[in-house]
Order: sequence, then C-alpha cells, then structure tokens
Amino acid sequence: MNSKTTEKDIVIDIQKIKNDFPILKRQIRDNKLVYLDSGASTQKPIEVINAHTEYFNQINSNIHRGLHTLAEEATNAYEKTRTHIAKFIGGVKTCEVIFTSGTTESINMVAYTWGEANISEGDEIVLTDMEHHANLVPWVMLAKRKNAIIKRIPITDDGRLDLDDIDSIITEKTKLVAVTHMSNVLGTLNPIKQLAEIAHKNGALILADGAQSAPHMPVDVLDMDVDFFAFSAHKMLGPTGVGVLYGKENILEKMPPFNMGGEMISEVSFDRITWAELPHKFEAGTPNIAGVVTFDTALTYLENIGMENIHAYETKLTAYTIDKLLQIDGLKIQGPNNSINRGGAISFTDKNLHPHDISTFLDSKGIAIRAGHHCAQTLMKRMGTIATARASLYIYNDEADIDALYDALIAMRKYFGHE
Ligand code: 7TS
Repeated sequence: MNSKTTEKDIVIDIQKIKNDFPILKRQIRDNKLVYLDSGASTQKPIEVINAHTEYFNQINSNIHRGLHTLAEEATNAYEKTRTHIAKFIGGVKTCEVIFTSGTTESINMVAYTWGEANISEGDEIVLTDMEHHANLVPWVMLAKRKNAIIKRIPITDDGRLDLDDIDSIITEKTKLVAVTHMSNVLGTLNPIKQLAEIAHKNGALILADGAQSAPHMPVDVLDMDVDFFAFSAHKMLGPTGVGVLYGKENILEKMPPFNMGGEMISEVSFDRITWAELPHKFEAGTPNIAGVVTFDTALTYLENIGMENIHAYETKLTAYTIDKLLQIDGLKIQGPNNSINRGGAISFTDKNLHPHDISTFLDSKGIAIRAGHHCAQTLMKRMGTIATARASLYIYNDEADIDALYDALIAMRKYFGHE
C-alpha cells in the first residue's frame, strides 16, 4: 500500500492527513513523533483545534437559556452537533442522543438510572471476558447493590468471543447484555447484531460500548439493534470531556434522570418536580459546550475521509502491523493474529521484557505506545499476564510508522541482549 490511493477501494491521502495534525511534527527525544496510542486518545487536526478557538472567539455563551444572539448561536451550534451525531450513528432521533462527559459517564448513567430501576435480586447481567473497566465496574457494583448475578461470555485463546454456550449464558433470567463493540486490548470486533438478537429473544436489553469502534468504522445502531450505545469524542479526533449515550427513545422515556439540577426539569416546587423532555432530562447543568461544538468539526473531518475508507485503510495497516510483529522472535500478539473482524488495537508481549520496559525503550525512539493492563484487569488474568504493550492505530499512521516500530523493537531486543 503506497501513501496515496492504491488498494482498489481505499482512498486515503496519508501525507495530507499527516500534515493536518500539527502535533505529528513534534520531535520527541530527537526523533520525529510516531504516535501509536490512539486507543487511549487521538490527536486533533488543525480544523478541530481552530474550531475550538473560533467558538471562544466568536460564540461563547451558555445554552438553552439566554435570549440574546450569542446564546442563540451557541445553542444552535451545540444542537447542530447532536443532529450530526444522530446521522453519524445510523439516522436516529435527536432526542435519543445524550451528551455526557465520555463513554465512562454514559455507561454509569445507564447503570445508575435504568439499572437502579430495573435490576432486582437474582436478575442476571451478562458481560464478556474482554470488557474495559468502564463497562465492568458499574455493572459489578450494581449487581452487588441489588444481589443480582454477573455472568460472562468467555473468550477463546486467540481473543474472540466464545459463543458455543451462549444459550446457557443469555437466558430468560438475563436483563442486560453489556458488551464492547471492539476490544481496546485485543482489537477484536464483536458480533453485536447477533448478540442483540439473542438478548432480545430472551427479553433482555443490550448495551454496546463503542469507545473503540465508533472512531474507526461506520456504525449503525439501528442495524445492530442495540438499546444503548456509548462512545467518546476524544478517541475520534474530538476534544476530551465529551461523550455520547445513544438510547432507544421508549427506554430513555421510562428511565429516571441521572444528575439533578438546572435544565433537566420542567416544573419545580418543593412538593413536586417534573422532568424536561428528552434529551434534556439527562443533561443537567452547563455541559461542555465548547467541546460539543468542536466535536462537530471532528465528525466532519472523519466523514470527509469516509468511515468505510477509514475502516478499510486501518484493516490493511493492521494486517501489515501484525505481519511485521510476527517476524520478531519472542514476541507474542495478544489477540487475533489476523486482520479479520478486528481493529487496529494490537497488544503484544515479549517473553523477556516487561511491557513498561518496552514502552520506555520505544519512547526513547520517539514512539508512543501504551503499556499496562489497559483498564482490563480481568482480561489480563484470562490471558495469563498482568500487562501488555499496545500499539493502536489511526488514520494518520502509515507503514513508515510501523516500520519505525519494528526497527525500534529489533533495536530493543539487541540492547537488552535478547537477539
Ligand atoms: N470502553 C473502552 C472499550 C475503552 O477503550 C475506553 C477507554 C473506555 C470505555 C473509557 O473511555 P473514556 O473516554 O470514558 O475514558 N480506553 C482507553 C484505553 O484503551 N487506553 O486509555 C483509555
């Protein structure tokens, strides 16, 4: 794959994209930055950075309350992003798009509102063995509060969901299936549509954690038929502190609110309080207006490249990366070692070196990866390790970045005497 428009369906101008991200020009320890930690947070194109400044230079105001021009413009800009997201995730109603501070808050919102109202003693909540703590801790704590039961879908040794016994895991006792769309550690892409069908057949709801999928591929929540879908702006070129909870209208309507305060009410007296209409019922207080407004520009940037294109490009680059890493003796890929149904979060371990040492050595060459348990301690236990090194890709990465990673890993093994 060359840098520009080669594979039949992939149209990516990688040099232009790289130029759009000012931070990629930075030197880290006398090396040009190679950023392979987008699973943690992505870098921002100049358009997004400018949109943030522009908001404060031209529009800054509170929303949904003022009658002056700035208040109206800020409200319109904020709501424009909501409309954009509704379209971006498959054409849902705007009242089904709730702004939160991130995936973590989106999932907690469901656990504390829907969960408190609907989970009782003996009910079952089904998770998987590859969940990020954000989609695990809220459910485990809810189950503790309610005397409910957590069940888990196991994984195979190569990091896929093992659905062999799914009929005994998701049953009529199941109230909720909460599963990651794409694993932040293994890269595995899970069959959400199939799981939604099984969940619904059993009268359960399904929540998909889209933190790692929404940035990298087309997402259609209606086609997957999920009841809830959560994701974060900062993992898709947008600002930190902004996330989304999509929920089906009829379910959100019945859910009690999460945070209480201004903007989420209709009428307030000391005797009786009524809630605002969706989506405002779930957006108490002054939200991250600048962040939400800026997120619109990030979505446009992604759409201009095309989500299909992004997915195809990253799948190719993932295959290239796996192929390179497999050439290094003593290195093990933790997760599927092919690019089928997986994304570009690629974890690996070295039989002689701790992932922290790998990350520190790579940093000395200007290469940013993540090392640790990746907020997935139960998955680490299942994999028989306590930590992995993880390279995670995005649209501004290319084969040269992967070659730099490969060369640095070879140099590292030499440096530590493990050639
Ligand atoms: N779910 C998944 C699958 C994630 O990967 C993450 C963050 C979250 C939820 C939480 O998202 P947040 O925006 O609310 O923090 N994952 C990572 C990661 O892999 N490295 O750093 C953060």
